[in-house]
Amino acid sequence: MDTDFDSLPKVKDMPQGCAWGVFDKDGKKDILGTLNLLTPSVIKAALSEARDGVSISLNWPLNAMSVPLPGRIPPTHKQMTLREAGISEGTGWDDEIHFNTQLSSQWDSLVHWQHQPSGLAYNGITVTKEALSVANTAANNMPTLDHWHDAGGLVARGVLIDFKEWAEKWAISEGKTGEDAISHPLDGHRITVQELEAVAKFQGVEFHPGDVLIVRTGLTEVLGAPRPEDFAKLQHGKISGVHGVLESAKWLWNKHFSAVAGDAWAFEALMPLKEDGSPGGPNDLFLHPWLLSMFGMPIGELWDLKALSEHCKASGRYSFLLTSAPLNIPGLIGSPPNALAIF
Ligand code: UVW
Repeated sequence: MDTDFDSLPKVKDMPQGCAWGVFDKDGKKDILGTLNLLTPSVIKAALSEARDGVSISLNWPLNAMSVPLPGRIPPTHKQMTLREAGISEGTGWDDEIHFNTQLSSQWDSLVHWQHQPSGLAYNGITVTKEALSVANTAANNMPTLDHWHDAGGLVARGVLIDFKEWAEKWAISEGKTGEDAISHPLDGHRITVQELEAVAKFQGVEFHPGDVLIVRTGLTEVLGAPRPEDFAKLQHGKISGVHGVLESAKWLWNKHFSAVAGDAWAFEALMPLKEDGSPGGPNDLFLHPWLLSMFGMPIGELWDLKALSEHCKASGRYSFLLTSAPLNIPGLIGSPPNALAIF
């Protein structure tokens, strides 16, 4: 599916660039979105990236977030003997975990955030408590993450855009030193399309259709061990990420990425802007509705990219085989990605 943004078929009452119906097959409403770009030939090409025998986990620990998030409670992890669990008199252990799927490294499924103000999710579906109660069963036909398992999970070529590394090199080359040379992920820098392209050029990497774009700002490294000055910065609610404007949405679609991810809180820069360019709030997220609802493009957030960045820098290679299998629970809205970068 290589139709560009401006040529996508018009969808009634929706802005130009809405991909509803584009991936439908045999009269059935599609539930995988841009994961459809991962055809056998795209996957075979991605496999050729795995040639050095090095595998790197991109999963931040579930309990790594050291900053309290409203509504997103820390996970609880209970370990118990088999006897305590009422399973066996023998010696051994089980555990139970309770957690919000948006708390650490995660995928946002296509029902996580809807187009505003229509309230419609990908492919025009309406997400209600009733619909989700059906989605919680084997009869689920909503675009939730469990369906990735029917598709064999996500196997793709990943491309790291190490914005943090690039921005710091650029600052130093401009004669900036000390704090001025440090690209701080809590400065709320809005990464433009031109900057994404410039980093790719600097790293010597090209994008291919079906790639997963992964953008590093350095956020998880700060949030994992915040200093007092980081807490002070956090009060302003500014977090660096991809600039939430139509130009970015168009570029992400036109590159035909199968998904996007990063270490930022929301992939896009926070706080978002209102339509008139004035400072907005969480209701003004721009890329979430475009990517999840209009394109069907999943968003990965809070991925741990430190080890990946170090390996890419040392090897000079910024593309790799990416594998990811979310949890397999009917109706799953968000999930740890279980993501691996394999070189
Ligand atoms: C925000 O919290 C802004 O985004 P998400 O719900 O995707 O984590």
